[in-house]
Amino acid sequence: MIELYRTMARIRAFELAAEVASQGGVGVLGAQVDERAKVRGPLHLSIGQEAVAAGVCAHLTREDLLTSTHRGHGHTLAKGGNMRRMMAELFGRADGSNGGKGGSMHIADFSVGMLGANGVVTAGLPIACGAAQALKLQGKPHLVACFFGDGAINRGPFLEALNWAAVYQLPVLFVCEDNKYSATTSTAGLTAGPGVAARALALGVPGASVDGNDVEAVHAAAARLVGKIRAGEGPQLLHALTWRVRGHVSVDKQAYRDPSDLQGAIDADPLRRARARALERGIAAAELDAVDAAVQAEIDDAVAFANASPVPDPAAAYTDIQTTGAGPWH
Ligand SMILES: Cc1ncc(C[n+]2csc(CCOP(=O)(O)OP(=O)(O)O)c2C)c(N)n1
Ligand SMILES: [Mg+2]
Repeated sequence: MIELYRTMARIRAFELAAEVASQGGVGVLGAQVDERAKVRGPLHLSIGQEAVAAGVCAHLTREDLLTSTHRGHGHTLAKGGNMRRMMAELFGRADGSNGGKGGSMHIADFSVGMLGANGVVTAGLPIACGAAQALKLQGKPHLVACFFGDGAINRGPFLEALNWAAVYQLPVLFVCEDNKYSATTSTAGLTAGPGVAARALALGVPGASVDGNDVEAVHAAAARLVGKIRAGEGPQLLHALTWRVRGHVSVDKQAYRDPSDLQGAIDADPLRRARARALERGIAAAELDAVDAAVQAEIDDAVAFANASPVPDPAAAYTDIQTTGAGPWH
């Protein structure tokens, strides 16, 4: 329980710090960017959704793989991604996970099996299948956890990926983080039929639905599904119902959202629920406070690290990309 709480607290604190550092950093539709902003561009925050990442990734080994979304800080931290380097990446600094050239939506950390955040909705699903097929061909016992949003199920690659995973019985845990919104639109109005679990079942991918703000429930459901995948039973789907607290991006004021819906999201705070549950279990408040203090120290350190890191050398602009232009095809 304490470890789950710690993972969630780390994600929350990381994103709150990133949010502060991004104030004034989004120049939308010609708006002026504040030159003092440390983080430029939109940030998709998973505040309120931390229990899904924490409960699922607790079952992953370092060798298991992960694909993520545009809202991927939590998945990456829960998989063991280096917090200092992630913060430096958001700051656009040379010590960032991607040398400061990717930013929030391109964070990848192969050293912990994190194959990449992805700004293209649904793009992570076929990548997860490819990675799982590689694991299978190589005879490796690992699996791929594939996170995606409720909006992703209305794009074609969802069908292709689940079909492929079922045909080849690939070791993929598909995790639908259902926060009920696709950007600024309620997903219900865009989605025909009974939803993601029924669609998956129709493609031969069984699974479970869970209260995604109850970290113990997510942990238990993921344990069952991961156990099935490791036992060779093929792909599984976890449908986690959760709430998005912040706007789609950090500058989104959510004017389209019913105030009671937003209040529901705040009331369902998974961290507060986990804390209450931990106290019920007899864990001392002081122990949880100590976790909070340690997490804050880690965040302060990560922000200081990011601030101290230099901006990337312009000469490095063409390194770490697919081609330097010097290949035989030029
Ligand atoms: C292929 C594609 N279409 C549209 C977009 C613009 N877009 C970015 S996020 C998003 C909504 C995604 O909703 P969901 O999958 O539920 O994820 P959430 O933002 O709720 O985490 C959209 C439409 C995109 N990035 N990629
Ligand atoms: Mg969504």
